Order: sequence, then structure tokens, then C-alpha cells
Amino acid sequence: MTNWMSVDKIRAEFSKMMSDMYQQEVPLYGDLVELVNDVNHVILHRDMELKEQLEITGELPRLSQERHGAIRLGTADELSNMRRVFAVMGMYPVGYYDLVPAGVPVHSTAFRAIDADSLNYSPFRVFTSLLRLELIENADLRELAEKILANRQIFTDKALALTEKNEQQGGLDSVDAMQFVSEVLETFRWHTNAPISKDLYQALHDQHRLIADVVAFKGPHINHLTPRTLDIDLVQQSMSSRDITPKAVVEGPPRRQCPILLRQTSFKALQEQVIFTDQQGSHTARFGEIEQRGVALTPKGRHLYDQLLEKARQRLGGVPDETNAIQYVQILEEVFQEFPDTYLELAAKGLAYFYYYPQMKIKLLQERLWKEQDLIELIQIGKVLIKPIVYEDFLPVSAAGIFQSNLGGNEQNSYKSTSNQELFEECLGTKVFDEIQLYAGIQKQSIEMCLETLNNNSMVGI
Ligand code: OOG
Ligand code: NI
Repeated sequence: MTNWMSVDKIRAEFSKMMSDMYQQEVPLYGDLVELVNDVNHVILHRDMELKEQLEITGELPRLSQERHGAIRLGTADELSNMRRVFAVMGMYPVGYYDLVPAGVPVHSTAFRAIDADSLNYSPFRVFTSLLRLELIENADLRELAEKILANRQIFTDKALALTEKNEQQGGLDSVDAMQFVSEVLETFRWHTNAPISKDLYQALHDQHRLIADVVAFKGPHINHLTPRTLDIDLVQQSMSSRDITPKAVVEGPPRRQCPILLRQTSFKALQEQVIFTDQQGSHTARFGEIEQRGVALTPKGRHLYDQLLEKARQRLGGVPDETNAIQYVQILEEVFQEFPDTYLELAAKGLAYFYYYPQMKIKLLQERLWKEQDLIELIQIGKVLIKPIVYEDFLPVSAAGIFQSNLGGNEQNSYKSTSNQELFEECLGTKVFDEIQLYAGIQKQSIEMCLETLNNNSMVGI
């Protein structure tokens, strides 16, 4: 038997190398990671209940290495090869996000591990967008962009060869695996030299800054890497002391006792020098971001979340920005009063996903065969403990907010096209996983094990 390096380990190595590289490329990211670590340290000392929760769910060790990154690709071939490369690291496409309604000409998925143990070993994920060139109106420019993209190869030969070797053998030994991660890292590197003229860059940029960000460069540079904080508001408050200025509004739900989904904030993109084929110029694409993650919501919970967010935006009467940030936070908090804020209620109303743990020390006078419909009662009497299953994915409205805040100005684009998951999956070469099925599966397994333990144990006493 050959000894393959585990895919989880390959992913953890890659995540670390990516973080080191990005820290060198964008020193601000290093400052952010430091700040987030400091804040997490304070919170874990202050909030014993949260610490215990993270210990029980297995998230505590992963916290300090938790990151997500984002890249933007230009062609179907790039996307399908990216899928093959990520598969070597145990990362699979989860979810479909359509950013077109938000005026950003891309559709996306998130590559990540899919089972709870792998996620806890290394939660590294990459939000991956595919440019929709068909949305460029100017036919000449579209053809030119297509031609430029058709001629570039974003992977090194060795990275592709090792990917193929992995597919044929069913794994990589540690020597190959380490070479694989360092070759793949090259794809995400920033390049100061752009292979096109400044005029062409400008023409692409005039269509949409994102089109220039993809087409004008040799490869899909990682555009941000996001650490996970346990208290995004505290990070936000502490930032000024470290000379970092975030955008005005934290995207996502308001601050709550029981955090749900995802709250994010970002820092304006850097203006970076670029050497075009004929002259120098600059480009803004790469930025900093932090996030706080909460419990994953069921479709019912997600529906309520979407409704309330929409209600808050309508009440504000516009898009949240610097001018109305305080008012928006107030409205958001008011509107979200309607969203239950205890884990018990969230579970009882079927709004969120949980792990269920049997508490064997609690003895009841009357044991019986426990069923799924008894779970809420069992929680209430302390015989079952629930802990939140963390949301591992993204929020399209937040993603659009993050995109927009980094595009500068108030570019308003409306495209006629409709959401097209089928086209995306055709380009990807496979279907994306449905995140809801993944969360529901983890919860179901946990409930089954919990009931089995309770029932076996109560039988013994009879
Ligand atoms: C991706 C933006 C989405 C997030 O955290 O929602 C994202 C991008 O700018 O390419 O990373
Ligand atoms: Ni992000």
C-alpha cells in the first residue's frame, strides 16, 4: 500500500503557504490577522460559554488558522481545472451564487471541505467567481478579451501534471504533495507586470473594473484572505488604533446573543502599481476583510433572514453607506427582534441546524424509547445538549456589497441576463453540492447517534 498524504493535510499546508504569501504581498493582512488573534484571545478568556461551545463542536483548534480567500477566473477551462486542483486538497464546489443582479458580471461557487471532521481539521475555503464575458456589450472588446484569455495558462505544467497523477493514482505521496502545493501557489500570486497595453486595460476597465481585474493579468491573484473573528464589533472598534479603516457598515445580520450566518466587514482595496506592456499605471483589486460566523440556517430560517434584511433596507430607503450607517444599524436591530435569539427557540422552530449530544449523567425516572419529536423536551430537561453547526458558506448580498465597496464609485450596472446555474455547472464540469443538504446531513447523523446512545443506555437499566 502506498502512503498517500491525506487530503486534509495537503489543504492545511496549502492554506498556510497561501497565508504566508499573502502576508508578504499585503502587509495590512498580517496586521489584521494579528488583531483578530488578539481579539479572539480576549473573547475566549471572557466568554467561557462560547469557549466551551467551540471545544464541543471541535472548532476551537481550527480558529487560529481559519481563512477564506477569493479569486476570479476568466474561462470555463480555468474553472474546471481549478475544480480538479482543489479536489486534490479535498475541496469541492458548494453552492451557486449569482452576482449579476447586484451588477457584478460573475457567477460563483465556494470550494471547501464538506464533512465536519475535515472542516475542523482545515476550514480553508475559496470563493471562486467566473467572469461572464457574454455580458460585455461591445462585440470587438468581448472578442479581444476572449482571445487574451484563451491564450493564457494560469497553472504551471507541474501543477497540472501532479493533478493528473493524483487522479490516476488516487493520491499523492508527501514529496509529490509538497511540490503540488508550492506549484499551485504560483497560480494565486500577484504579478506587477500585466501582459496588455494600458489603453486596452482602460477599455476593459471602462466596461467593468472586474473585467479588467481578470483579463489584464497573468492569473487569478488571490484578492483577499479573511480571518475569522469571534467578535467583529470589537475588531472594528480596535482598528483605528492600528491605522486600519474599515467600510462603514458590517454586512449581514445585526449583533445578537446567538450569531447567525455570517457578518463581514472589509477595508478599501489598495492602489497598486502595474507595469503594462507600454507604460506604467495602477490597479485596485486587493483588500482586507474579516468575518464572524454563526449558526447555519435551515431554508425556513434563511427565508426569514432574507425577508428581514430586505425589510431593513426598505425602511432605510436606500443602500447602507457612511451617511446612514448608524441609522441602518438601529433599523437592522429593530427589524431582527422578530428573529428568535436563543438556540432552543431556533431549534424548536426549525430555523437553524444543530449538533445533538446525549447527556448521560441526567437520569430520568421514566425512560422510554426516545424519538426525534422528543428532542426539544429532552433539551428542556437537560438530557440533550445542542450546539450550533457553524455556517461554512457565503451570503450573496454581502458578497455583492464587498464587491461593490471595492470597485470604487457607485458603478451601477444592470444586465439583462438571468441566473444560470446550469451554464456554470457545465463550465465547472460537475454539479455543485447543495449546502443545505450538507448541513441537514450533519444534523441528521448527529440526531441519530444521540437517540441511539440514549435508547441503548436506557434499555440497559430496564
Ligand atoms: C469575492 C467577494 C465575495 C465574500 O466574503 O463574500 C467574498 C470577490 O471579491 O472576488 O469573498
Ligand atoms: Ni470574502
